[in-house]
Amino acid sequence: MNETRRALITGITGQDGGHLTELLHEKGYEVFGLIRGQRNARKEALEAEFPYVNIIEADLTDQTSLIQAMLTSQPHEVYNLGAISHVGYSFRNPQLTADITAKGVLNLLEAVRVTGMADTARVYQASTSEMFGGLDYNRPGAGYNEESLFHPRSPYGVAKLYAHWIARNYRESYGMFVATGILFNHEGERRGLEFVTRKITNAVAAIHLGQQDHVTLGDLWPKRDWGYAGDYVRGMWQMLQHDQPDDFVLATGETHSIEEFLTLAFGQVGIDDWRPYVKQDPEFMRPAEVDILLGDPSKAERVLGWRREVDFPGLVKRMVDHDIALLSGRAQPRVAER
Ligand code: NAP
Ligand code: G4F
Repeated sequence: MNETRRALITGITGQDGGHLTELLHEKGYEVFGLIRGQRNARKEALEAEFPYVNIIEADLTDQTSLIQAMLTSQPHEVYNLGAISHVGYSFRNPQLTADITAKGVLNLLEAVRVTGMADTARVYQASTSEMFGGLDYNRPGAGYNEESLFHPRSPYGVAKLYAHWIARNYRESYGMFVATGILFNHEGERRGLEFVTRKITNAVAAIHLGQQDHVTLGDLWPKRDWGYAGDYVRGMWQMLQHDQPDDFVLATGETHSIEEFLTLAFGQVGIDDWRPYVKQDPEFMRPAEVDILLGDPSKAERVLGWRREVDFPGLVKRMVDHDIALLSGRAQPRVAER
């Protein structure tokens, strides 16, 4: 009889952690999830939404706790999703971002190595399109791919670049199976309210229901390659089933401005002109901005057979519908939304 596959997820309380937990459980995995803090406010919600998850207390900044997590879970697959992931926050907390988002990855890789599990545990590292920086220096007009140059524009992007290279270094130095997914923005019902898409869909729902009269944002001209998180966690899993560790871009190959997102989101509730409902405040602008992100996922499509299923209008619609249901009391918030 085949042994049950075991997966350890850091960042299980986040957006991608929720989607991935669901996917791995459906596939029959025993799922272990890392929770940090002495009284994590999301723990109860995690236990309620995913009662089958084995919770392990650990922190990416605490090497001993990571070693213990490896010994407890004996994983076949480790998904490192834990990070300070908000770009604006990283400007205000650069050291913390370096400790968690950069050095935390080294701590985790070392935990895999020193416990002697490098031969059996495959590792996924959550890399990001923020490493490119959006200036499109070397592939004008085309999407960024796995060979494009990096030019991060935030403490978050810089920390993720260290994480990306230390992951590749452990692959090359120790022969470890460490795959990196260079993922472009992915959103959905589980997206945190601090990110622009969810902030907008939540406000659209509140305005539609008469609970709010406007939303305050930062710059509206930046463009992003926005996909659906449920599609992207499938790609993470596919990367760890591949016969060798590699780097893969996941993206939609389309880019849209925040203004376009606003038009579609307000359009869902019959509002054609969003301008009277949107204010701007420098508080939500960044010292350096990533102007445009556009990804080229052709390698993942060719090698892994990965395909995204949700398109841009479909993404906006499902987020607005979910927020209307949530604010009308017809749905419960998931762990990552808390
Ligand atoms: P998210 O919703 O912000 O979740 C981040 C997770 O990291 C949370 O579970 C958080 O736990 C955990 N975490 C923070 N500090 C930690 C620490 N010191 N030790 C252990 N865990 C810690 O992020 P996401 O959108 O799901 O993204 C998942 C990963 O993909 C992140 O690494 C992100 O940088 C990367 N990424 C995301 C996107 C995207 O568009 N979503 C694109 C490219 C790459 P708490 O609940 O305790 O705070
Ligand atoms: O939603 P955002 O905060 O996402 P951002 O900065 O693109 O980062 C996300 O995607 C990355 C992948 O490329 C991930 F690695 C990262 O972890 C995260 O998930 O901002 C998107 C755009 C930016 O240009 C920002 O300046 O929206 C602009 N924006 C305008 N007003 C705002 C706001 N962003 C936020 N969060 N809040 C605003 O009020």
